[in-house]
Amino acid sequence: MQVSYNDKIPNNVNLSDDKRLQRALERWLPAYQTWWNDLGPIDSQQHEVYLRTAISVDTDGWAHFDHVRMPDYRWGIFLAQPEADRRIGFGTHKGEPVWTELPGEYRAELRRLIVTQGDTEPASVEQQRQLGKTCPSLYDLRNLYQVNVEEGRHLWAMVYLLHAYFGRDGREEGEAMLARHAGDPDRPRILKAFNEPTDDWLSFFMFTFFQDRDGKFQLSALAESGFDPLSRTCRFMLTEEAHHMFVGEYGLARVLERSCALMREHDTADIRRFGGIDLQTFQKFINFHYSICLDLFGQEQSTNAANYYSMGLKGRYHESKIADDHVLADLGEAVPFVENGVVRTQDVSALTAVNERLRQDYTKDSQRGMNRFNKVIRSFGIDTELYLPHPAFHREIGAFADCYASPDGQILDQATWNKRQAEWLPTEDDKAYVRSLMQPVTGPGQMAGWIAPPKRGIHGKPVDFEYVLFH
Ligand code: BYC
Ligand code: FE
Ligand code: FE
Repeated sequence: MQVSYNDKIPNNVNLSDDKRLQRALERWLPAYQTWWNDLGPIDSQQHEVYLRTAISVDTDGWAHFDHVRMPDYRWGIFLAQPEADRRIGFGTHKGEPVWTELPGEYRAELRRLIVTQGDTEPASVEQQRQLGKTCPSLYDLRNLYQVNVEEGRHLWAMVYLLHAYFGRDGREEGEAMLARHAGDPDRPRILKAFNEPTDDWLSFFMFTFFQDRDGKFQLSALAESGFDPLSRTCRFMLTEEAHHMFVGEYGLARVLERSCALMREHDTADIRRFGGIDLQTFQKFINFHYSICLDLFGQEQSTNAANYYSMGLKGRYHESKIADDHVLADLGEAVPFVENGVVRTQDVSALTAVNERLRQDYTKDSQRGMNRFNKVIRSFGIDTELYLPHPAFHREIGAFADCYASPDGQILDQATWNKRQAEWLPTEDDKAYVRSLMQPVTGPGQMAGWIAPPKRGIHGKPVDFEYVLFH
């Protein structure tokens, strides 16, 4: 289905048939543009960027590639096609037809889920605002901007749902999305990881590897929703999410490739002298980003999550592929807890454990990425292995929030933690070193010294293509 680009707001939801909604969104548009100019990618107003824009929601051929002046990017509203006779797949409404209108009894819960999801999108753009000043190459700069415009579009997706289904409350939430800001002491973003600074490129690649992956899993759970407009929105967003995780994974793989080459060349692990990112620092960044992302899944046992599930609003990852009753009332699931300084597990109701289940699916997916990283390292004949820290490490939400733990899951007293945390988390020195590497490289085909060039360019273009034109 083609998207209408004649409208002020490109869309495939027949926006022009609903004048009230169209007017409301057209009023929100200038507020969005002001926000983009003030808090989006810094000094990018004049850049022309080789971007992909959605032109249809079909699986093949939804994207169009061209140089676009960033402020002229056409943010739009795209929902995946409705599935004929789609049924609610889980919870107490299992088997009933999906809701195409807002189920009034679940208004508050849906509003909360959509607001929490929506809030993360502009948050990430704000967090990444400064990165354009220190890009390692034009290829990477273009990828940053591609991710940023799509996160902006994800905000549009959630604001559309709020405006279309939640009336005045929804419009107020739409305004609030642009009033909270990442890291703002008075009006922070809702989830903690979306307030952390992301102002060096190692952090950016870690962010798109780990934090956008939370996006993949949360969006997959919401794509299962019985509220069909939410499901359809999330299904299309997931097609974009895949690219964000590619940017993270390939960015990190290229950093490793460069680091390993330097280690071989100079026969030492201490490659800072040669302008590389040593594997110990790399591991510390993994420890930080992975642990703050585990917090994004909520508590291991959650009545909120149980309610969302029973109500048919938020399912599990790939719900329909799981072989159980999809009601979960009588099933158990193991969740971790700490007892006398040891991590144990206990069986609890599977219904209250759906957050934990999603977190474990996330961990498996992240581990597959780690395995690919370790393959890169091994291909250089180096026997260091990167790993994901234990879920007890550096947590602020859930069963491990009140304890200290090492990356291998030993519960520690505070004094030991204080003494040793610099071995496990990036120190001020580590961060300053990484920041010192962040010098802009903007000639076509040129590459910063701490990262290997990509094997191929974007959409068939060569690596030395001018992905960003400065004016
Ligand atoms: N920070 O019952 P619980 C993305 C609160 S990323 C602060 O376990 P629940 C993207 C919680 O609100 C995907 N507070 O919570 C990526 C609750 O508060 P109340 C984003 C937290 O609701 C990169 C209390 O603690 N999407 O798209 O089961 C770039 C009890 O917790 C946190 C979503 O998250 C936290 N980390 O689970 C761009 C999907 N965790 O009720 C974009 C929508 C918990 O006591 N959100 N709390 O006042 C949800 O499904 C749920 O809100 C959560 C939390 C899974 C986040
Ligand atoms: Fe997103
Ligand atoms: Fe994303």
